[in-house]
Amino acid sequence: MQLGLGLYRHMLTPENFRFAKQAGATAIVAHLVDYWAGSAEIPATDAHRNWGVTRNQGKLWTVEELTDLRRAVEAEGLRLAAIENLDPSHWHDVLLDGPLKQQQVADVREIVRRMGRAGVPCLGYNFSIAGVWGHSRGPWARGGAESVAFENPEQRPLRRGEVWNMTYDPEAAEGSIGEVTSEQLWSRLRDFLEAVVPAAEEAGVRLAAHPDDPPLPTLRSTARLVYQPRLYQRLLDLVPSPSNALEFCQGTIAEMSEGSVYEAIEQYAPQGKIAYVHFRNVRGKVPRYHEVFVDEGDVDMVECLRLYAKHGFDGVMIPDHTPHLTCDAGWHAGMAYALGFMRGAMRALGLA
Ligand SMILES: [Mn+2]
Repeated sequence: MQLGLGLYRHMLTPENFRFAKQAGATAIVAHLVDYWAGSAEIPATDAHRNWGVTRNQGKLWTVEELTDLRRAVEAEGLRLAAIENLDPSHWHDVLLDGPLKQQQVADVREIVRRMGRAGVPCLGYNFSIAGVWGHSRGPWARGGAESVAFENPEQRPLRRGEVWNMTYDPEAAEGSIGEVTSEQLWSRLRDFLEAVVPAAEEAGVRLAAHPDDPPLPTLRSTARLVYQPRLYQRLLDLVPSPSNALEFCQGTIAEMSEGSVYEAIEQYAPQGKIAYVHFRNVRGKVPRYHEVFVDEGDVDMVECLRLYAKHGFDGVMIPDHTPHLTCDAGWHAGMAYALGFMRGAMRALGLA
């Protein structure tokens, strides 16, 4: 079992790689999408704002920049385990079934091929139209630590030019994108997987699907794919392949109204389908939940580690998000706390 740290684009620096190494991590999961461009902090995805504008249509990540990133991570004694999330401007019409769909499917295949050439083994993605939305920040973790909650906000429709909680076309006509049904979305996912999984197999890259957070059947009039633990199986069975795998977000699974994290680990780990894990804890389930410290939520995280090990999982686990500690470096302190907990628990179980 390997400890990893996820870093947002503006955090991909030698100092933060060193921080990860010092906190016991051996792997980095890197975000290349510039959410909330330039801001030092990703704000909560509240009901009124999105993560900002992204206009990188056709500007795919190059082999050179992917290779440079891998080398920079390796220079600090770590491994680049995955790229997390596609840029909405690279694939909005794949999600929306728009006029650029065929070109953008080809673009995603090209991204996967470039990742293979650059030696990056995994691409985390979230096949979702509304994306991560509707959360708010507040003092909801132990000791009033600032954290994230979902409290069932009023759902305004998605504007045209907006997908996955970012704006890819600020000049889009007024109006909403309307409804997207579950059948439509599953059909779009099938098209995506049938086209991209063979390219991923050839490139030696695993595609890793994140579940829908918040895990509701619909959000902002658009269907969600994986909003119960059992729906991960449907995604895997669409196109069976070692390259069709899961970005197993324990936090999101804990937020789901059915099943349990323990059952989900017991179902998916023995299949070898967990590419990597988002190891975070929550209190509550949809439609209301709060993200809390790794050791204070509803889920027994040590029991989870025991179950992963029982089923032979040997991949990377990252904290995903964590409450901020009250100090000058709240994000870093929160991550160091989570990583320390994880390392201690792994050591106690004889896993690290
Ligand atoms: Mn997650």
